[in-house]
Amino acid sequence: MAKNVKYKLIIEENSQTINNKTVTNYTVNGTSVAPTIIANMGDNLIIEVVNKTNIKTTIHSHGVLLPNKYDGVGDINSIYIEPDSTFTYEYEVKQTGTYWYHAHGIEEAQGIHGAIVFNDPNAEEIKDDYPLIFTGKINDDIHKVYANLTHKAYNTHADMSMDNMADMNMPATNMQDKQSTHTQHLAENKAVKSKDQKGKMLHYSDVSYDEHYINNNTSIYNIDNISSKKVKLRLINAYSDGYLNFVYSGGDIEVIATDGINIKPIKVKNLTVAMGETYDVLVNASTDNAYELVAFFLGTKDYSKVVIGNKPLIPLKSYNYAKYPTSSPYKKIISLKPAFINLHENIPAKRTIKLQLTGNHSKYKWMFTSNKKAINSLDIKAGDKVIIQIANNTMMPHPIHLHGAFFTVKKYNNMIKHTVNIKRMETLTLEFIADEEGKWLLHCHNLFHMLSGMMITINIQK
Ligand SMILES: [Cu+2]
Repeated sequence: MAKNVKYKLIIEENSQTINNKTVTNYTVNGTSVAPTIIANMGDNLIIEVVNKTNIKTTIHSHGVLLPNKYDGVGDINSIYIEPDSTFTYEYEVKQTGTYWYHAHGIEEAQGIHGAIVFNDPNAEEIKDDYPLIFTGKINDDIHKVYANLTHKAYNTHADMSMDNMADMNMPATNMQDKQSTHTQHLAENKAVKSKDQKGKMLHYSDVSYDEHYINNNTSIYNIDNISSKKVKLRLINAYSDGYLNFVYSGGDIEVIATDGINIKPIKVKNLTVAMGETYDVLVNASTDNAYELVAFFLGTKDYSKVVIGNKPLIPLKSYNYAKYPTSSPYKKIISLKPAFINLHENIPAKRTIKLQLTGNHSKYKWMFTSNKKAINSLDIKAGDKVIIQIANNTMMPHPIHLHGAFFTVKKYNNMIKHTVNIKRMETLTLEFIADEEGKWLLHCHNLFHMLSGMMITINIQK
């Protein structure tokens, strides 16, 4: 008989007045980052969520294979948890690896996220194993921040840079208009833009954060009492809008899994992680020294860090973000096919669906298009193998996330993911089996892009 593993999550409102603005955030069980949910593959997981706030919300388990009604997207596939009510998510754990959970509306940016660790009961346990949620807080009314993005009145939290002039849908006549808005905005904003190696300005996020968090700690997270020479860190980018570039002062970062799927271990100097992605890594630890893992928040001078060990710290040589080029591991990844996913490799795909990512930054409209028209939904026959080709026709990268299934990415050795970052002007071909009936989302994991339209409902039916 499967073992029942129970969690109770109590969501509460926490309003504060900061710089004469009312800032509302949410806590889960009293803390700003929710508790880590830990279970074994095969367990029956029961998560009771008590909503003590005055908003309706849901919990989405990101990357988790579960019945459609527990996917936690209000109005699409799940019922909302109304204020002062309780909802229980219950499902059998069918996978192993690092995942996370979060609300699926704008309140996701105000808290309501935590790590999920699914263990293999037959695998050897690693003693020093730390799930780490990286996130940020905006000391402003989040609804105003989003409204400002969509109404062009950019404040310091709606940070635009010059390189987005080339947004594909923007008529040339708008360019000058846009340039003056940007110039004015840049003059007001303290944020410093990242440059790539050729010195080109790059744009990674539309908002800026006042505080950066690792789990419940601001800016610095300490891991003491290390008992082994290697420490496992489960890195989760839970920012609503932002990329992280990780650098370790104790040597290379050894990547062993992404999005819950084990890979052939690879060693990297820098590791760039998109929002919604998870990476399991091993780093060296020592009894003589402490080392630090620095998470640079791309597009700004901001960073947070994890200090490993309690002896004198060997810091990074520099905290200048420009010294550490961004580096996606995709080209090096070889996924180790897990038994819990059947990729049906010998079955040919039934359909190829071509989609484009388009956007208009000045109107703040982001969308999927097909044949130059905005598209909000797709019908797919249950059981079919489907290829979705996505061309990113914008000058921003977009981390595209699929609910309810893993896909393989053809360009990168058929790496198995549920969230893949599609670079500016890049086209990726994703393949998956539509074996779970119901309405599932395919969307950009930049929360503000999703809210403004970069989202498709995939309707899988018999
Ligand atoms: Cu996006």
